[in-house]
Amino acid sequence: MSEQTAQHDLDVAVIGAGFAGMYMLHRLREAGFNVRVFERAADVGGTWYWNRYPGARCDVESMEYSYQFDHDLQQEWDWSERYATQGEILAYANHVAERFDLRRDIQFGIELRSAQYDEAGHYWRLAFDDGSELLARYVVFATGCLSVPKDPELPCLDDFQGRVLYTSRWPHAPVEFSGRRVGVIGTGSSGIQSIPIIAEQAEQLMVFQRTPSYSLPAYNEPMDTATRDAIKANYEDFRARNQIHPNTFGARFPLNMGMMFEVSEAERQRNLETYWGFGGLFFTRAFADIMANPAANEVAQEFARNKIRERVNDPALAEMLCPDSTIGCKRVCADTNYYETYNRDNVTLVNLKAEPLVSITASGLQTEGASYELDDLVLATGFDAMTGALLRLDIRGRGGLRLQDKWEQGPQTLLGMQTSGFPNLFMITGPGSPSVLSNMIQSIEQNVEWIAGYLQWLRDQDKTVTEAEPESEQAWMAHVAETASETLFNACTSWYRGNNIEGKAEVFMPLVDYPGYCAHCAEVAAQGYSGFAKA
Ligand code: NA7
Repeated sequence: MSEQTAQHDLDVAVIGAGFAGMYMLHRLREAGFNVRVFERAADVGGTWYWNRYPGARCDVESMEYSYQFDHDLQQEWDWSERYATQGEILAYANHVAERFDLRRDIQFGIELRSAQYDEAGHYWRLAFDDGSELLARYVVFATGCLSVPKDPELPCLDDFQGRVLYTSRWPHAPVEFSGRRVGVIGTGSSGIQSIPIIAEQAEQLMVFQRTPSYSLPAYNEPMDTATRDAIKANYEDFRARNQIHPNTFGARFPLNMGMMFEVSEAERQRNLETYWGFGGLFFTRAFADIMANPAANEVAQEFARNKIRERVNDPALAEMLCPDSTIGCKRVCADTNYYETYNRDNVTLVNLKAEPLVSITASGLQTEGASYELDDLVLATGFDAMTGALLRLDIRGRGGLRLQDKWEQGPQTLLGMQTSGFPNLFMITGPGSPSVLSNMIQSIEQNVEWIAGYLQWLRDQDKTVTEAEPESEQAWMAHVAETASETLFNACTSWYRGNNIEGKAEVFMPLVDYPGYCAHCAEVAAQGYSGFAKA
């Protein structure tokens, strides 16, 4: 037992057993720390445990959306489709938990309520929902970026007498829709993935759309075994190419460095068509300035709108589904048969911009234009992203400072991993890190390895306290804001900016530059973890 554990219950408490918490546990256990994970769900998987709605699927290709830290692990696992379903990703998480014997150090069905820093003892006092408490030298929040559903902000929701189903908290037992009148509220990624499947089962489906999203065909298909075998033959090299790619994923598709208006109209259209054909998130890579130049973005928007017009038979309906916002500033969706679903006789689109919602009623939904009778209400209304999981807790740092107060105007971190005033508290893929703009599992591995390396360094130096220095943190947040300001990411409402929620601080939270981030993290470590105060 280390000297630290003689005084405290744990060297490290990790909160959350999704992909971040699982790997953090593995890494710290290997390094000889006394570590334990606390998870409110009944099993591993994090966001993939909860988001079980029909059609839930990752928008990063399966050969990439997986751990790379273990050669044998990535060789032995076979994905069955180009984009993995929630069920297959969860099966993979279970496989990892078993393979590395993780569950023996994970406590399930327990929820953290508060965390308080003890300045004299330099440890965290953690209190859980079952009344238990423990002391940990370090606490690592592996609580996820999309783990807290946002309040759906629907008047009189409690009056509804039918079933209410949240996509982000979907029941474990199969949900039967046949013979039922189903309403879906929300047309972001969760709505767009579930709508085509619910439409196949329901007697009637009514989609209540406030803002249309850009959705691109995913071109999902069964795994091409030749592609899979070629990747596996040199998996490390494949991973390395994604590691230096600005987006961290899809390095096998070219990144066009050319500008939209440097080429002829014919070539422009040809190139947009090529990138559209790659499927999903790759379209905005068609020209280097789509995410920087409003005029270039407008061309890409119109191209995408014309694709919607091709897919929807009724021209008036197609126009209702066409967004007029900047493409890519809100995460684009990747779909299978989304727009075609509106060609079905049993599907109706209700435009809440034209006939605003008045309230939910006992038997359905009332707009300014009509009342709609429903048996089921599916809420795909999104998340309190990136900060929600931390700010709903009572976290108090130095001098009793509340995290809610410190982050009132928006999150402040150094590298997205520590925040000043809260010593020995770490976040994995926190705000201020590339996180949701990257392949999440790749970012998770980078953060976990950096944190594990830092904790070992502190132990080697006989130090027990680390805290972000306020000046370094301010400079870092200025850098995060500046990189975003060079793009069009601030041009619309999105959970990246927190303005999908009324009253939430409006700050662009993820860092745009993944390769620059990795290089900077490595440099900070090489300089003895500069910017962090240690004692
Ligand atoms: P999103 O992308 O935040 O979408 C939420 C949707 O719900 C969006 O269309 C919202 O419309 C709509 N919404 C939310 N509240 C309401 C109310 N009160 N009335 C009507 N419509 C409402 O969340 P998702 O879960 O789909 O996707 C999140 C991420 O998960 C996604 O980016 C992928 O990375 C995976 P609004 O735009 O606010 O008008």
